[in-house]
This record gives sequence, structure tokens and C-alpha cells, in this order.
Amino acid sequence: MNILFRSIDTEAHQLIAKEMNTKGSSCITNFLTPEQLISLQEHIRSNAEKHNGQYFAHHGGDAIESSLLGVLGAAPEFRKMLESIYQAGFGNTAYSDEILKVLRCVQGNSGRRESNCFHYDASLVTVLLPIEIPQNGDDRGDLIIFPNLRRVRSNVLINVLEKALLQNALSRKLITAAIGRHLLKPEKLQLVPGNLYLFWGYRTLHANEPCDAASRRATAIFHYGDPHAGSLATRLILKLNQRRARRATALTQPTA
Ligand SMILES: O=C(O)CCC(=O)C(=O)O
Ligand SMILES: [Fe+2]
Repeated sequence: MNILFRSIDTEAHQLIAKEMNTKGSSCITNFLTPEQLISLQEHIRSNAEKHNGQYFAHHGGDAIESSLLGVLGAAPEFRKMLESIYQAGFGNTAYSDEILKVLRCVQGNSGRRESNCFHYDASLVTVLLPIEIPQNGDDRGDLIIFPNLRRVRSNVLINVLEKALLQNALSRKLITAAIGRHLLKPEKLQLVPGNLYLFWGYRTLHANEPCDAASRRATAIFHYGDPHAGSLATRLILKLNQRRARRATALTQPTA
């Protein structure tokens, strides 16, 4: 299989960042070749079976690195693209050039619990690669975004406070209800597998809509550039999030 990814030139990086500012997101269509997409879909299928058709998320680790996602994360052109987009958005280079990779699969009843979980990412640049998305019906698991609601905070504690106020069960219920009543009107992205979607995850409140329990919604997410990297609060939040993800996944872990 060809493991060369579509190369995006430097001028396009600027255009992508501009679109993320003005439109709230940018989409690179057909980022993957059909065979690259098929390889990832097969990878998902074998992983999903191990989790008995229930929700799982991997934060880094072998399940990601052993797939094409590991190759993509290591590709110099891809890394360069994230670096220049971060720079276009924030002014200086990121504290660390590490990419946090997540492989997420919403399926079964436990998938509902993980939907409408509105949040801001810790990273400024969020790149979403849909692998498998239900294309029919009402519950396709669209990505819901409130683009660029806030700027990068100069103080990490303000960031923590804002996240605490918004990222809890009550706020999430209220936001979901307000969207249902058309009081809030977010953008909805109907994701297409193989396209690449980019947005300012730190600045954009976002979540996925629920998807039909019988369908599978698998996405890979690349997080790049934490504007508060290195601070104690940031390290703590990251640890808590990873523990929560491990717990949600452990519930559906094969027992053998
Ligand atoms: O799976 C998705 O569509 C979004 C996931 C997400 O926002 C995240 O992992 O930070
Ligand atoms: Fe996110």
C-alpha cells in the first residue's frame, strides 16, 4: 500500500488557518487514498470486535501506532503542517511538537453517553480524520461546533475555570436542550470518511451528536500545541482525562 500522504504546500497552510478563523473549520477533501481509508477501516473493525460493539477510545499506544495513524503522525509534511497552522493561529511555535493521537469509536449504547459531551480541547489545533461514519438516517454523529467562542487565555486558571463551568453534566444537558429548541445554533459538520477536518479545538466548543446504536462512528483525532503546556494544572487535567478514557474503555474491554 502507498503510505505517502497528500502533501499540502506552505501557502495552503495559511489558507487553512484563515478558513479556521473565518469559517470555524477547514476541510481537506480526499486526504486519504481509497486504499489508505480501507486499511484504517479494517483496523477499526478488528478493534471494535474486541470491545463487544461498545464505546472505546485509545489515547496513544500500540492500537494507534501500529496503524496508518502512527505513520501519518510521524510524516514530516503532516508535522510541518500542524506546526505552521499553530504558528499562524498563536504567533509563536508550540512548546512541544508532540502530537496527541486519539482513536475513538462511538458504538452501541455506551456510545450515547459519550455523545453531546461539549468541551474545549487542551490543544489549539485539532485535526479530525473520520474513518467510519454512518451516512444515512438522522443520527449520523455529526460534529457540532461553536467556532472560536474564546481566545487563548493568558492565564491557565481562567482556562480551567471556564472548562469546569462548561464541561459538566448539567451544562452539557442545557446546551444540548438549547440546541434542540434552536435557541443555540451551532455549525454541524456532516463528516465524510477520508476527508481531514481542522479547527481551533482550544477555542471551539464542540462535541459529536449521538449516533445510531447499531452503527459505528470511528474517528482519529490529532491534537497539536497546548498553549498552556508545562503548567501544573495542565498536566493534572491531562492525567484526569486519560484516566477517564481508560475507565470508559475498560468497561468494554474483552475479559479473556
Ligand atoms: O470524535 C469526534 O468527532 C470528536 C472527538 C473530540 O473532540 C476529541 O477527542 O477531542
Ligand atoms: Fe475535542
